[in-house]
Amino acid sequence: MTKSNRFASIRSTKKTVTTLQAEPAKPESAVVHSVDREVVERSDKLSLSQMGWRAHFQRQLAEQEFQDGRVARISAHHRGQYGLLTELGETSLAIKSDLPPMTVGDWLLLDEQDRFLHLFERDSLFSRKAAGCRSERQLIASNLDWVFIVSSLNHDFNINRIERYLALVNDAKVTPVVVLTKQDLCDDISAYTEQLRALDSNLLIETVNGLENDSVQALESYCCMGKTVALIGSSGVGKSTLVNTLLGQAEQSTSGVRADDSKGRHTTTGRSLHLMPSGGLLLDTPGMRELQLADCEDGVNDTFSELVSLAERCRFGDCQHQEEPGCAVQAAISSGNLSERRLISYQKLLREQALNGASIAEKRAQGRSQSKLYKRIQDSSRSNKRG
Ligand SMILES: Nc1nc2c(ncn2[C@@H]2O[C@H](COP(=O)(O)OP(=O)(O)OP(=O)(O)O)[C@@H](O)[C@H]2O)c(=O)[nH]1
Ligand SMILES: [Mg+2]
Ligand SMILES: [Zn+2]
Repeated sequence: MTKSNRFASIRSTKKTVTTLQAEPAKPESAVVHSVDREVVERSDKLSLSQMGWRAHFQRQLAEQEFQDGRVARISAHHRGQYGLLTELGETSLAIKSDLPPMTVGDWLLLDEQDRFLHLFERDSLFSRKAAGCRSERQLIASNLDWVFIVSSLNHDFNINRIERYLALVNDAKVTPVVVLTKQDLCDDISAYTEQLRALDSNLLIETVNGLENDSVQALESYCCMGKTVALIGSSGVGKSTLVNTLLGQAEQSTSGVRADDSKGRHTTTGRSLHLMPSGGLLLDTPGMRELQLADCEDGVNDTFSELVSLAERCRFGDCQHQEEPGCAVQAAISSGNLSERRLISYQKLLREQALNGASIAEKRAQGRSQSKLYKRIQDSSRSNKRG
């Protein structure tokens, strides 16, 4: 991502201002260093509502009764610091161990010296299993208004996959919009949209040619001032193409997101919020693309709500909807009111999320027993030294 792509008209009169608190000593290097904070003055500063501020956060601000705080939104997650948007322009906050875990999209309050005061309660959150042996969840993105589930109108279209994405998005408490790309290459769009309508007659569906500006206008109403949008979808469906068209410039590689490292100073993990010409904010993070179903039973149940309400009418509370007598789900399948595919997909996704969730729990348990073991070894070596 080049400089001009991020908050297009940033005037690069950069100055380094006050030093934030020293970072906690690192065990190996033991170097305690101060962290410079950059303030980039912008010629077109954004107001809070342009940044996506809304009543949900305003209420919290009123309850907290902060006097002199300054509200900021995380726009990027670099290796050692968060990029922040404020009404005064862009700034950054060093990531230190005393900060709560935060992610792009989060709203926070800074004090007069721009030190962290408070993280606002999110109204939506995407997270995933942390990589490696870390047992906690890794936060991916928060406070979104819409997620575009991108799928192409060709043989890649897969209704089961779309259901999986719907479960993820519903679980994060964000409204999904299914965006079908490559309409220019498709002769029978309704064959696809009918399958989607069968999932949920209220599902928001848009079809576009991602390469064409005019066609992408269909998405404009979701991308208006202050709305935050993210995209998910499998490889090759046209996400990067859509991002380019939505941002109004073809600066993003269509084979992946380029790191925003225009200053050559920070290594970024590539997460960032981009201002669209339509006034909305596009949250584009690699993490969104690698989301897995884990611990999201609620999202799966929301996505299959008609099946959940049928199941409430089964004779047995623990009905598996196989061959049990009085099974309302099987009755609906027999009468043609429910497709068998839907039941199979529901049960598969429930299993999948439970399995992925269980491995997190297992890791946690492993982590706990390992640290107990280390503690015992330490204790015994200490007592040996003493003795
Ligand atoms: N004809 C046509 N081609 C499209 C459309 N959208 C995307 N493409 C093409 O499809 C190919 C894949 O598009 P990308 O935008 O790179 O796909 P992606 O979803 O970002 O893929 P990954 O980065 O691998 O996840 C490119 O060659 C695009 O030019 C469309 O609406 N119509
Ligand atoms: Mg891409
Ligand atoms: Zn049943």
